[in-house]
Amino acid sequence: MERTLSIIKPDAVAKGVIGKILDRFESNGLKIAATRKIQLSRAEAEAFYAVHSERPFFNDLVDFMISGPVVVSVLEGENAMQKNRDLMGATNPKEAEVGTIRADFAQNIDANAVHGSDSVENAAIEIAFFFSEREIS
Ligand code: IDP
Repeated sequence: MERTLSIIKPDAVAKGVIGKILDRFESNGLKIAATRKIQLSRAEAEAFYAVHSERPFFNDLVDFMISGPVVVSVLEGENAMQKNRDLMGATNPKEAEVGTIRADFAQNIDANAVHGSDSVENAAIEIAFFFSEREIS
């Protein structure tokens, strides 16, 4: 069993598609081992995306991630990290395959509906950023 971190971003929360996105996970063999709706602080968003701090889009990304509440979840299942990435689709929704979460629910590369850990190593770090072990079942 593998775990990965998912974030339903502020655009998708504002659109009212939390349930539809969580259903994609559950319908495709991923269990929701933990989930929570939260408002990120600027410091939290900057820390979470620290790997992108030198990128030109960093400030816009942080502003966007704190523009409204998000839903953070731990997904669990076989190949959970890659399975979630496949369900999400490409970073730019214009390039995302038909039937993926980003193709169906995202507007553009800034407001692209979901985040998913991009490696098993990063998943462990990102899960620990939001959840204690006793919150995950
Ligand atoms: P990912 O979310 O598909 O893993 P990353 O390359 O890790 O994509 O980028 C993190 C987030 O930063 C993206 O989801 C997107 O919201 C934003 N982002 C990435 N590249 C760009 C860009 O070129 N312009 C604006 N935002 C971007």
